[in-house]
Amino acid sequence: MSNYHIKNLEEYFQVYRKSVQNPENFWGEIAEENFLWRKTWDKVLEYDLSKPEVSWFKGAKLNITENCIDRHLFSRGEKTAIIFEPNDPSEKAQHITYNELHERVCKFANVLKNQGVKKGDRVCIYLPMIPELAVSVLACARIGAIHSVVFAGFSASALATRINDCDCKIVISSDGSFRGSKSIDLKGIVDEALKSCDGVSSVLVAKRTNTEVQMKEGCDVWLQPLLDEASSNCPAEMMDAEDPLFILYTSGSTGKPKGMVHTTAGYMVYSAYTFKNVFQYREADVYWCTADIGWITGHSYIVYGPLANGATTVMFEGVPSYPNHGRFWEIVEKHKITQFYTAPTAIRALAKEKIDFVEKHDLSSLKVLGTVGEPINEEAWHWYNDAIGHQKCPIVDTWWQTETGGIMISPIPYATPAIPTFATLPLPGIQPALMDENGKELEGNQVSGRLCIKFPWPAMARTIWGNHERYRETYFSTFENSYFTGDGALRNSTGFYRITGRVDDVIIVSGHNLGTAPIEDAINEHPAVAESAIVGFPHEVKGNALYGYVILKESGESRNQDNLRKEINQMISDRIGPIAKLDKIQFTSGLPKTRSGKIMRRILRKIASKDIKDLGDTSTLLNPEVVQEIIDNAL
Ligand code: 6R9
Repeated sequence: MSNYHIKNLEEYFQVYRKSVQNPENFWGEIAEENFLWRKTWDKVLEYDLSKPEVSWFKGAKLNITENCIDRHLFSRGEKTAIIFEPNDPSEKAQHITYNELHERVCKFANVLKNQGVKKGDRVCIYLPMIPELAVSVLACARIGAIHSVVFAGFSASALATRINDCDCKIVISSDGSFRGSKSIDLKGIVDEALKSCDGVSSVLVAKRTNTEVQMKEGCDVWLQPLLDEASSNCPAEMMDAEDPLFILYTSGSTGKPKGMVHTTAGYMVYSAYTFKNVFQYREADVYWCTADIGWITGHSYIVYGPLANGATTVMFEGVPSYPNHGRFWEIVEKHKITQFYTAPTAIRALAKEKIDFVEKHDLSSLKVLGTVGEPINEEAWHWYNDAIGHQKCPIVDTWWQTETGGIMISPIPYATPAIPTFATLPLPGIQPALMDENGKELEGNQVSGRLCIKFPWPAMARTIWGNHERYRETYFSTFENSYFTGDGALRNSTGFYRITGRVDDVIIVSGHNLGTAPIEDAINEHPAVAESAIVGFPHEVKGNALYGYVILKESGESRNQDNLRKEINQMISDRIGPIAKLDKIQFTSGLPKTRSGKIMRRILRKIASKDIKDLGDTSTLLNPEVVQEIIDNAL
């Protein structure tokens, strides 16, 4: 039996058991049978979680681009590696074959070399979702440069902080970017950022919008002429298994963003293995993940995981609402997408729109649906299952983090059952544990606590760039010898996991622990409600009371607000209990969200507590304008 592809429940149990009984054998076999190594390892795993130090496949030599590109050229050279679907549906989609990808990556890698980039140097990539983004990521990996992709929706100051934190010498960007009906002046943002980045020697500029930009002498260079001249011969740099592959920033609850460092071999093996199993990927599939490559989801499940499997992966430049709310479904039909992976926030937004947008399109190619990024509420789950999957496509609710590098807890289609709102079972090799506040592991089922992982897995981040102590302190000091995720979870009577949200979102009301997610689920079941967010605010008697921010559907907007408040509280009372009723309910047109669609509860908490003096940095929000509206109407 091959461990690499799990096809049914029995296999899952067998493989899982093996993976925890003998992790070294398990991962060693998978690595040996499915990847291209220039030299194999001396030791599969060495670790000490108190330091913490972890190394996978120590002594091995490889290059991840040989695994993602070169080795496919014999059998899949003319197969499409990347489908680029532009923002504007009237612009033709591009199909980039593995042969073409090889040539483009090698040329780009030579351009970087000619710019003086060497193994170990950091390269900042600030690009929209155009082919150059995937190509530049792979070009860095080809020559052993460490890429640091910054999501092209971040502001100049956020970009500057990230460039400086890891001393990037080179920035790769474009003249502009298209997002729906908007055209954004990316180069202008780079110019602004570079005013405070002394270490950057050059900016390579791709052309996308053909807008006029300022090109600074001696620093800014157009990319295309350099690519035209570059040789398409670029042997891959030999990397050690534990050489850093990339840095990706994630925001912490406090302080500056954390540059999570991922290394080469373990990350490759894990992202490829999880891609294959979680999406039940097969050779002829056309897989689409709607994330941006600026997030970990794009790194692992648009670029590395799919390409390591020789898959066809779609890159979509635009937004789900342009030119109308049927865009996602139009693309599914157009490219006959087989696996579709998106975020609950997108599902909720599209579920609010007329069903015609969905029904106009033939979605019969779909086989597996995925979600990631936040807990998916029951209503959204059912809409996804009914309207999109026609109850025929297993839904994988995939729980993981920037820090984990790959999917950790998730159903495996046709093997482990899916249950709405449950991420279900750990993938092979993943050993979750739930801890109580005193650091004691909670044994058995029907328990809830803090979610930890008590054994290393290949794709775990190895450190925070330039600050190993912060890495230890943040993730390995709360519970001894365990990685602390920052999330809470419950394990039901059959051992399935439900992620209940960040533990800092737990609110204690009159001594009762209340998770925000189940209350929000209850509210969202009200037919007039589109979305909601709950926070705590100080209360004389109860310690904390609950404050709800509620977005109404169009149908609810004309209703009497006091009646709606009563009905919402009745719903919560019915679903959870009177203890979870809200003291205040504010109706609002939007909720402050991060660029990856997570609600910024920190801001909502401050407004609810009437503490609006220091709301912190709101400039990186998706919708900063909504903050003032919420303040103006606060109760
Ligand atoms: C991949 C990604 C990580 C945090 C994580 C958790 C939340 C992600 C989830 C989920 C419930 C899921 N999260 N997937 N919560 N169910 N299926 O999103 O990485 O941006 O680092 O966020 O997102 O709270 O701790 P990242």
